[in-house]
Amino acid sequence: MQTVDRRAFLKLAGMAGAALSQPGLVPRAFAQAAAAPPAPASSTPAAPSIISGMSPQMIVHNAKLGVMETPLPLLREQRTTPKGILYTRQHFPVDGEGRWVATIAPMDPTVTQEWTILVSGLVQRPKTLRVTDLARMPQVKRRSVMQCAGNGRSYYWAKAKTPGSGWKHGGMGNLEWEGVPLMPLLKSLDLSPDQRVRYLTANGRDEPAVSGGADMIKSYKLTAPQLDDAILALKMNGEPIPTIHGGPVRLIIPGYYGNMNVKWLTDLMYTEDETPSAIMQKTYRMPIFPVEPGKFTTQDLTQENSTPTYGFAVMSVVFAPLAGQSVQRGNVDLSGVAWNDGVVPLTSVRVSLDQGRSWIETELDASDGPYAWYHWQRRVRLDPGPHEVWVRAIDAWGRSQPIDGLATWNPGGWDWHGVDRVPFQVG
Ligand SMILES: Nc1nc2c(c(=O)[nH]1)N[C@H]1C(S)=C(S)[C@@H](COP(=O)(O)O)O[C@H]1N2
Ligand SMILES: [Mo]
Repeated sequence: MQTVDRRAFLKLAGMAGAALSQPGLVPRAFAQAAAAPPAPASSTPAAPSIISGMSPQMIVHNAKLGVMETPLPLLREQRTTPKGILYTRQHFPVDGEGRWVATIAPMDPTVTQEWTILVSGLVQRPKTLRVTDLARMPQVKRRSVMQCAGNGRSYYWAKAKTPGSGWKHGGMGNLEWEGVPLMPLLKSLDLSPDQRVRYLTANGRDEPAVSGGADMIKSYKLTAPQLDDAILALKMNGEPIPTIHGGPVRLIIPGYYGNMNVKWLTDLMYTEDETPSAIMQKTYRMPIFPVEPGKFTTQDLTQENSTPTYGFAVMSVVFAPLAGQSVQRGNVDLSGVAWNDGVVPLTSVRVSLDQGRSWIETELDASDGPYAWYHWQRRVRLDPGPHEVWVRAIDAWGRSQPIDGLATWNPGGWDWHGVDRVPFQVG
């Protein structure tokens, strides 16, 4: 749909390389790779050799694309997830030589001077926004969860394997974004959108690995409440957004799954319909009714029988105790986080220690706002022996989590939000 200006990107890439005072255009990661002895084909390289600055403890799902998740023991340590342990995922190499966008200087901010966003589509007066101008406008903050729609996918595999990375719960983080409110900005541009317009469509500077491949383009219903809280983000956790996480400018739609938050934003388009890109029409979609493995595939998905992975399902996770952990007898502190799509608040998070027969209310801390992690905790007295804690959140619309998460199995492996069950030992 869009012609991506690859040369412009490479120019910026070169500038970012120069800012690192690296000789020539060779990204640091590659300079290191060239010096190191070749790794045995079977072993997965450690995270920092794929993305410098990443914690060596990250779980690598795809070394070539730099897809990795945070181990739970690290994720639970901080209220705001630092960039060095934040999960990351990208779809394509960008420059035809197998180098993907993030190898340029993944943890550093991208050089912003020349970056522009074209606002076009079914409008009378397309406009170009410069990131340097955005930076001078009033900024707002959004504390929100960023989560891959595939987070928890590996748990579906108990029923049937799906394509995609085997995420546990670590394909998420709790972040603070800062930028320019999207909708007021678009309205101020005097674009005169056509009456047929129902969607906003976004594209980033990366492009498909093979020519003619599906581009990572995303469309949003203009009526979605989360769009009113969307921002063109320039900062993450108080600093310019690291390149790997979409700098210099990323579309942040709080409450929406990761794939809806387009990194390296270059285009916003007013459109009549969703983008025809297969990444919108087939990949990131879920059937709206139960389906069985083998009987329904991604190819069967249509606009009528499925929904894109837009807002987060209601979800909760146990952060303590960790699975398999041994805790002292007596008072046991259970804790964790919960979240939803932010449209209505979570009203209750309950735990069960008897396989769902009875549920105990937990204390809920919602002080980080409607799109961020809610923190829950509860002290219980437990006898020595094996135990299992289950956790379940409910929101003001009564939306909750299936007791058996496999009930929402779907061929893409999206939207896992089953009750979390964590076995542990009381000593
Ligand atoms: N331009 C672009 N934006 C993208 C992607 C991509 O490949 N290209 N991947 C998406 C997916 S699937 C996820 S889960 C998040 C990951 O964001 P992170 O790497 O900052 O954690 O970015 C989303 N935005
Ligand atoms: Mo994702």
